[in-house]
Amino acid sequence: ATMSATVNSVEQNGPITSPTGQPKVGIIMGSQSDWATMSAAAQLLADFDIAFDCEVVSAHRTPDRLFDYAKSAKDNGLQVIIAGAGGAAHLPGMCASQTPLPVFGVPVKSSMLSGWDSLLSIVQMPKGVAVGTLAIGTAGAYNAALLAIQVLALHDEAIATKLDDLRQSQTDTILASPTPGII
Ligand code: RP5
Repeated sequence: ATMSATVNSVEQNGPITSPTGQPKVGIIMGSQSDWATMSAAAQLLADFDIAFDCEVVSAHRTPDRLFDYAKSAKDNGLQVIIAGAGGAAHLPGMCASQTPLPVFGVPVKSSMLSGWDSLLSIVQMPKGVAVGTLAIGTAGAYNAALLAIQVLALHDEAIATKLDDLRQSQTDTILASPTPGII
């Protein structure tokens, strides 16, 4: 199948089924309302045939669930965690505090402050606990999955090949239509 080389700008609200197998990437988000954004991450992993699990885990509304999730994530076979949240977005940082796995944080665009609150909450981690912070919104969710894929590709030739193909296809798309206005 040809993989899409563009960020999907159409918000996806339905569920996305993970490929079968041991989940390698955990996607968590603070609310069901984050799914329209975070589905971009799930979709890219599905396109790469990488098994993931996907859950609503709120740092504030379900703190015990967050700690259980983060503390057991590595033992559960996950290798990377993608955490999306909006507003006072403490989910990625608190998750990172409870797991040795790399955590990529996605600032969800909030209605009141357009995601500035989410971005600053996620990016300003104290020295010693790291979260890799992505762009606000769907591009950030997509790129979080891309980074997760790049991590997995270090030890998986099949994934590395698909990544090369994706890169090449987006390069080819530009080179095939380099004149603005002529597609
Ligand atoms: C955060 O608050 C969530 O990550 C979400 O982005 C935001 C709003 O949540 P809802 O009020 O829509 O559940 O915890």
